[in-house]
Amino acid sequence: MDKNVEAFMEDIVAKNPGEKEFHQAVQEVAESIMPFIEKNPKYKRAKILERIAEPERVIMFRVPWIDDAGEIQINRGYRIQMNSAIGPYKGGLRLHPSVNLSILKFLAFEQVFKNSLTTLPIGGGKGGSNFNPKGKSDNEVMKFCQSFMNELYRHIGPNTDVPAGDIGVGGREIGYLFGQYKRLRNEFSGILTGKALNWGGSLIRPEATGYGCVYFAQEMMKLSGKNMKGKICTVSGSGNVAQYTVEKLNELGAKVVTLSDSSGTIYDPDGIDSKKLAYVMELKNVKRGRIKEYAEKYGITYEAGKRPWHIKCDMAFPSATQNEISKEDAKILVDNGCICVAEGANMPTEPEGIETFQKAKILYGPGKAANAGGVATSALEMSQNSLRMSWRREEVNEKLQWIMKSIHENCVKYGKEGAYVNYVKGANTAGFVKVADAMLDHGAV
Ligand code: NDP
Ligand code: 2IT
Repeated sequence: MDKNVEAFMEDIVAKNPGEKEFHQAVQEVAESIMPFIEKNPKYKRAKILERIAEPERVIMFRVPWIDDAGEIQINRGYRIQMNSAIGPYKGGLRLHPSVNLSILKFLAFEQVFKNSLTTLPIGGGKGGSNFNPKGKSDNEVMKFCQSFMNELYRHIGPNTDVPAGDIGVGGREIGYLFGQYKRLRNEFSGILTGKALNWGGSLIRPEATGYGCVYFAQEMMKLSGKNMKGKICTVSGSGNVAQYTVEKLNELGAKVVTLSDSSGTIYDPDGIDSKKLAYVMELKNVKRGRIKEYAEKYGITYEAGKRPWHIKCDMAFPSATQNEISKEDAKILVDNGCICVAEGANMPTEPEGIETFQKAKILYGPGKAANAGGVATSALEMSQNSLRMSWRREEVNEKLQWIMKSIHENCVKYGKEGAYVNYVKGANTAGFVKVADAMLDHGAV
C-alpha cells in the first residue's frame, strides 16, 4: 500500500474502531485518489480527504413501537449527514437487521461521491434502522415508520436533508414516513423522494436505479465496440434494483438467467421474460414471498444458500447488497468469460474481487457510478417538487439517460489508462473534484 494511504488509513481505523465496511469504502477511495491529491497540493493543504471522511453529523436515536401482540419493541434509528458541500444531504434509508453505524457510514460516504457524479446539486447522507420488515404486518411497519419519523423530522427538510428508499424501504414505507412528517410539521413539502405519483412522486423513479445501471453498462460496452443483444446476464437480488435491471435488459434484447434473495438463487436458462418478471414483481412487492416460489412455479433449478456468480454469463449485475462478490466469485466470473460487471448494489464486490476484474481488464462499473441513476432521478423528483410540476415519463427517462452518459464520460475522462478505463479511479476522482472544490470555496468549515 502507498505510504500516504497507509498513514491516512491508520488514522481512520483509530478514529472509527471496528467499522470494517466504512474502512473498506474509505480505503478504496483513498487508494485511487491519493496520487491525484499529491499532484494537486491545494487539496492536501486543505485536508479535504480527511474532512470528507468525517461525517458532518451523526444522529442516532431510539425507535420504540408497539407490535400487533401489544408488546413494546425497541429499534435503533440513524441518519448520517455526511457532506453538504454541493447541496442538501441526500440518500436512502435502509431497514435491515444488519444495519449498524459502520454500514450506514460506508453508504453515506459512497453517496457523497455518487451524488457529485450525477451532475446535480445534492450532498450525501444515509440512514435507517436495524428494524427487520420481514414477516411484519402492514400495521407494524406503519407503527415503526411513524415512530422513526417522530425523531427524524427534526433533522430533515427540503433544503436540509431529503431521504429516500434503500433495502427494505419502498413505496409503502415512504408513504407512512411522509404521512407522519406532514402531520408533525403541518407542511406538504418534498422531504422524501420515491413518493407515489399522486402526492409528489416522479415517473421513472422506481425504475431509475435498474434502468440507469443498464444504461451505464450499455455505455461501457459501446466504448469497447460491443452491444448487449443476446448477452447472457446474471442478476442478484430480486428487489427494486434487480427487477428493473431485468426489465431494461429484456428490452435491449439480453437474456437474464438468474435472480436471488438472501435464501438462495434461481437459475432459469430460458430467460426471465416479461411475463415471468411480472410474476416476480407480484411475488416480491405484493405477496412479499421468497424467490424459491419462482422455481416451484416454473419448474426450474433453485440453489438454496447460493449466489448466482458460478453460473456462466457474459454480463453480471450484482443488485442485492454489499460484499456479495468475493475474490473467488470474481475469479469464477472471469474464468467463465464474463466481460462486464455493472454494480446496481452499493459496494457489492470485495476489494480482492475488484482487483481480479481489473487485472483481467474486463469492464467493471463500480456502484457509485453505475447505480447513480436512482439518486439522480430522486434529484429530478426534488426539482419537480420545487417547481410544483411533473414531467412526462419520456422526459424523465431522457434526462436519466443523459445523466448516465455524462457519468460515464466523466469516469472515462479521469479513469483512462491507455486503452483501458479504470472506472473506479475515474468515478472516485471525478466525484471528489466537484465536492473538494466546493469545500475549498467554503473555507475551513
Ligand atoms: P430491496 O429491499 O428492494 O431488495 C433487496 C434485495 O437484495 C432482496 O432480494 C434481498 O433479499 C436481497 N438482499 C438484501 N440483503 C441481503 C443480504 N444480506 N444477502 C443476500 N441478499 C440480500 O432493495 P433495493 O433493490 O432497493 O437495493 C438493492 C441494492 O441496491 C442495495 O445495495 C442498495 O443499497 C442498492 N441501491 C438501491 C437504490 C434504490 O434506488 N433503491 C439506489 C442505488 C443503490 P431478501 O428479500 O431475502 O432480504
Ligand atoms: O444508494 C442510493 O443511491 C439510494 N438508495 C437512493 C438514494 C436516493 O436518495 O434516491
